[in-house]
Amino acid sequence: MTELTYHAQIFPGTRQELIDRISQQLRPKRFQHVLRVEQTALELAEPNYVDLERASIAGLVHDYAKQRPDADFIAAIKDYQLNPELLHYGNAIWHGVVGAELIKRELHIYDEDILNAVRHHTTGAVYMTPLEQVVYMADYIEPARDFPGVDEARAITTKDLGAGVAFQAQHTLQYLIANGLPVYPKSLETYNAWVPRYHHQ
Ligand code: DGI
Ligand code: FE
Ligand code: FE
Repeated sequence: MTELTYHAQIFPGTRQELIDRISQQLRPKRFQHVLRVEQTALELAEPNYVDLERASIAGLVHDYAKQRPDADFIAAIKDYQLNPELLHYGNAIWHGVVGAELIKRELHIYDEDILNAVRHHTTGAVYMTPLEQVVYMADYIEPARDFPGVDEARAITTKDLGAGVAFQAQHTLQYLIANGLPVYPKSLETYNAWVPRYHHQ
């Protein structure tokens, strides 16, 4: 377990203070997931030259808004004049895209790389910085994740972070379609940007 000491003033407080704020927002199971995503993000950060403090903070905050009532998200979409198309989706999409706005205002984290890592952690995006890729993949492969293919996802991601992104984009889209779920356009854009590029058979 790596317990980083924060130096860069990205969050105005200590790691423990950030953890306390997050634990007030999440039920214990979700909070434990967040700690595992932080650790996995740190493991992926090092070989991919990603700043460890940003990896820690982004991992810890990525699901900050996951357990907010729908009404909070709907109010935020209106108050912060976010894309009204968001209203057609639900918590699965809101907790990242809208959650980033709540993190900015409530936790006073203004680092755009971290905020984009939160915004894109569920759907991915056409352009993702190394930090965004690290958080997207850490959320998918943290040690308690258990779905068919997760070990392959872990192996691919360890070898090539971008190939991991492509793997997740393809499998998530497959899952959504197989289950008749609405596809947020960004998920499809992510698929188009990442999957054909890594498909070499
Ligand atoms: O918040 P977590 O559960 O840790 O993980 P996450 O934020 O990656 O959310 C995963 C869920 O989001 C998973 O059940 C698939 C769903 N999801 C991903 N892309 C889309 C989506 N759901 C819909 N409806 N549309 C999408 O494009
Ligand atoms: Fe999430
Ligand atoms: Fe998560």
